[in-house]
Amino acid sequence: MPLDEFRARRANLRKSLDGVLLLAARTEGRDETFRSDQEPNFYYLTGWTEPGARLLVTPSLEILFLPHHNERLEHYVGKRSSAEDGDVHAVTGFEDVRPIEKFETELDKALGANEKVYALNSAFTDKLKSLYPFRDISDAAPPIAKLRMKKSPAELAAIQHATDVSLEAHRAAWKRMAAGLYEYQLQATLENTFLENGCEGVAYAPIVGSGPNSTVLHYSSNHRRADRGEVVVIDSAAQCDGYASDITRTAPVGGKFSARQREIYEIVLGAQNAAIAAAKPGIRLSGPTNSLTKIAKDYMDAHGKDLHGEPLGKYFIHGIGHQVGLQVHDASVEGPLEAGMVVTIEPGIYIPEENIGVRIEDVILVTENGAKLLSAALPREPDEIEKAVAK
Ligand SMILES: [Mn+2]
Repeated sequence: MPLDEFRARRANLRKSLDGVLLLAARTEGRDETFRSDQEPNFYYLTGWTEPGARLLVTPSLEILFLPHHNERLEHYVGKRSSAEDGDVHAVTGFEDVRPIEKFETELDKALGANEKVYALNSAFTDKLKSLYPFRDISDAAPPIAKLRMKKSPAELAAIQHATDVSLEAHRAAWKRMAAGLYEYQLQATLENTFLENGCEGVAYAPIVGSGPNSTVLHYSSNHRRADRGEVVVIDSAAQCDGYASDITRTAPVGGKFSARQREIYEIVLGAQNAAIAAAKPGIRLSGPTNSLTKIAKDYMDAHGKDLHGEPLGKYFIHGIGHQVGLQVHDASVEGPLEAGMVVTIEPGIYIPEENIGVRIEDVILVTENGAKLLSAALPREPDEIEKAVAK
């Protein structure tokens, strides 16, 4: 992602900021292998993946503080950047980069000119509180989340790429799916596809649940053998260039849904289509009225029954979806959908008594007058899924 993207995000933040915002990058412990998983808010505003840095932003300035070179450490972890490097402005995209020991001096100056302070809840903030006991420190997460919820064109491209790779992984898993195969073997095919495409790996622990495991929402031990006649819920997606996707499909082992499995499947699909059709700015994901969760549940209650003649809505036990971005459950603040948000639409019906769990999850972009399905290329119709997994 180009450094201009991060510069634009900081400019955006500064427009609405009414005080000092402080963030700390991840720190690294001894003998810890530091991966590129930077603290997401810090990454969102800087694009900087090295540990130990700090960020100070006010309406009138932005400073990145970097630790000094440490030759011995860099032998272990590779070359790092430091404020004294000649290329540090080009490498970081910051005009003002300073060595870490200047942080307190600059913070004092900034606090002298601004009343409000924003920081994340962390050990770093605990230190700030003891340093400035008379200053109220507000949570920095909501103002940054407000920005993170509206995706830029570069972010949409990254999410679309992670989605496309995820769809390819589901297709590869379907091709392999057969009676006698273990859930972890499908997981291996999914993760292999992510890595083969140059992605960092999984956006979250893959869920491959066959038979009774299809009814377990966050099943991820993936150690059961799948047998003919069972459904398999595959909830898995890649993280590519820092961005996640989130995709679920449910398929029959062997290639044929039973009549009951198909009935439940079609009700979940109908609920999903109803929610996607209703998605637009102004409506909420969850809530007792005017929400996509309610629309999906109402659809389920109006179609089909359980073995006791009861409506099916009560088997939809989670919300319809969530924001997707740098994190698979991306930052959010309460409120209705707005154009530019990317969210999942993922209704499910889970009936342990019948060993049937069905979830269908897609990623949509909310547009001015509706929603665009970003994962439309992967079939959702039961006939097409049967054809794709037939053996
Ligand atoms: Mn999800």
